[in-house]
Amino acid sequence: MGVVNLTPDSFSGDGFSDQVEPAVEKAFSLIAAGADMLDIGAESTRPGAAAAAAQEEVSRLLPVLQALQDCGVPLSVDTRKPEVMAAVLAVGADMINDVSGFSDPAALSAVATSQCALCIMHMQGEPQTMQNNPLYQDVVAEVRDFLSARVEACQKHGIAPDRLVLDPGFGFGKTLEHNLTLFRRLHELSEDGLPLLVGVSRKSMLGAITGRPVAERLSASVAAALMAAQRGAAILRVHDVAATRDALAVWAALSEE
Ligand code: HH2
Repeated sequence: MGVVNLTPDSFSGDGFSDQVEPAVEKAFSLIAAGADMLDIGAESTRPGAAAAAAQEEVSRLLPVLQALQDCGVPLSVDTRKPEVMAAVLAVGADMINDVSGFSDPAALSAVATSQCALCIMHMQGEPQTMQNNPLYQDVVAEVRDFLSARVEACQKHGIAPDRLVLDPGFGFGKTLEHNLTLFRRLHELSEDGLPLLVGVSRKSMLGAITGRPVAERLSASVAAALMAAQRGAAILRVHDVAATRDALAVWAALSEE
């Protein structure tokens, strides 16, 4: 899954705010590099980011989604707002990726009547303050319990489990130690057989491990993506598609009998 950020303030430094053409070009370059799907977001959720208004998100997203309608890969939209979900589903979005796990009471109703896929992510707190002092008794159990509860809520809304993807939410209300524990025990999160999405690309946990700034985390991101795939992740959310593809191709070739 290649990331396209339509934001002025994404942590990864690759956002295109209000610039439709470069964003669409970026999307096509990710597809050419081997992305099987795209995740398009119009609100930064980096720690401390200010929330974007729903109308602002919609006006950033719609022209890009329309330009990508025949791009040949499924389009996921990264949003927490039911109004935005409804607007992007009306122009054919294939998946809604909600970093709050569809916690807004109206969010599941917004997606229930469509056939879209849902990515349910765990986050402790809100982007504005989530990294202030994240606390868990048992991070794996709490993330797993949250995800199970959201799967159950989906079922109550008539959303079939085969539409669901789960994500522990690396860096979202988690210390380095929490992130490392979740990554090492990733297999414990896919217990009910639902596919897992992992997004660690360029994140600060990789900066903490390598001591490198965000612009120099390519090798670390590829290494982490590869390990996530080896631990069963079905979808890798990455900024650097070509490099990740190469690593996966080498792994696949060298693993064959
Ligand atoms: N990470 C980011 C945003 N959305 N969605 C899912 N499901 N999983 C993630 O790990 C995830 C996500 C943060 O990355 P990015 O979009 O590059 O940054 P920003 O939120 O600052 O735009």
